[in-house]
Amino acid sequence: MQTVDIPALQDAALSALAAASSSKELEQVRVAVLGKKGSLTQVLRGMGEVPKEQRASLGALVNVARETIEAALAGRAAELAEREMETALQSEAVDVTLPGRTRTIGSEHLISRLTREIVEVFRGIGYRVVEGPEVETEYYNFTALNAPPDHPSRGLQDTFYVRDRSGTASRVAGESEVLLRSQTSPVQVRIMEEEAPPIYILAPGRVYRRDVADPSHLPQFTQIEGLVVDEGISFAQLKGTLEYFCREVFGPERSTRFRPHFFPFTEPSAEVDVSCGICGGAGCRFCGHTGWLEILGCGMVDPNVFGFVNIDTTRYQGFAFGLGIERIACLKYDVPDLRMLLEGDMRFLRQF
Ligand code: 2U9
Repeated sequence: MQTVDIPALQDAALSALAAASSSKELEQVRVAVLGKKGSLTQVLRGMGEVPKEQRASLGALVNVARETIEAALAGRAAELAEREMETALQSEAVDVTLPGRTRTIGSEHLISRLTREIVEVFRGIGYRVVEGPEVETEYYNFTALNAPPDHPSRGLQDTFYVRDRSGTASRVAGESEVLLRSQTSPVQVRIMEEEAPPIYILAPGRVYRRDVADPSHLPQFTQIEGLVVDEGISFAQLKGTLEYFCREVFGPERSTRFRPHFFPFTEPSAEVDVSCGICGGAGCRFCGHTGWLEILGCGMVDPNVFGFVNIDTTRYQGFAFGLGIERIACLKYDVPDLRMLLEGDMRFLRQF
């Protein structure tokens, strides 16, 4: 066997290991030195041919070389594996620090929010919410509310009547025509038919009127009406309740006033004004130079209405009030045109 310079073989192997720049190259060096046909393996295989007296010293040298090379190989393998992992982490990393694509999240419409807020004010003082049909009869919408047969609001000019496909007016028993309710009061009439006083109710909902949409009219809008029927109810309680409501909704810095008015369903009746939020009561274009904005109507329930639902007027009295939410929203937030609330323009709606 030709003599092999083991220290030189070991040095060459160590330099090759140090020079390997990837796990793949390192594996090639391992195969070249320690593989089946590797340089050191060849030396080990040829030990049988080494003269006996040299075998022990050569064996020791070869073993030291193998252990040194194996240790260097393990060290270099760990080093390269770590470096490769780092490179992979860097090149495959997903950059989560970029601002993501924002999702537009819907929010409650101003009208729904204000309805909820007003309902909460009254719930806090013992009222409950009631609902009823939007398609009503003339009886519940007008007659039971003491509207005389020739009252202008009953006319085709002011109310949407429901016709069948042939164009004939729809009627229900008792010759009462079918219509889209023009106020939520029919809900309260139905409750009074079914329940005995004390009654403290709030009826929110959509109502319909044959108006052309303009800055102060909408053909469809949201109303809230309230009704109280109990013993010992007077105008003083009506006034106290509505003053409390105005303070809660508009804030303590705005004042209120009651003006006499007329409604077929209440007697006496009044309209309530709140001081103008723009000029603070001095007078400006928004309030028609009066300093006041009309926000609701109210009054003591007319005894004729109680007559339709068989409530004993010698024992019970009641008060009622009604307001249009869209109008309240415009007055609260100084919006000049009711139609802006319905256009769905996000630049406008996002302000609230
Ligand atoms: C029953 C008896 C009486 C409800 C009332 C008003 C006064 C009122 C308007 C406000 C603005 C309608 O939306 S609006 O145009 N409403 O002024 N509403 S008293 O009176 C009732 C309700 C139910 C049984």
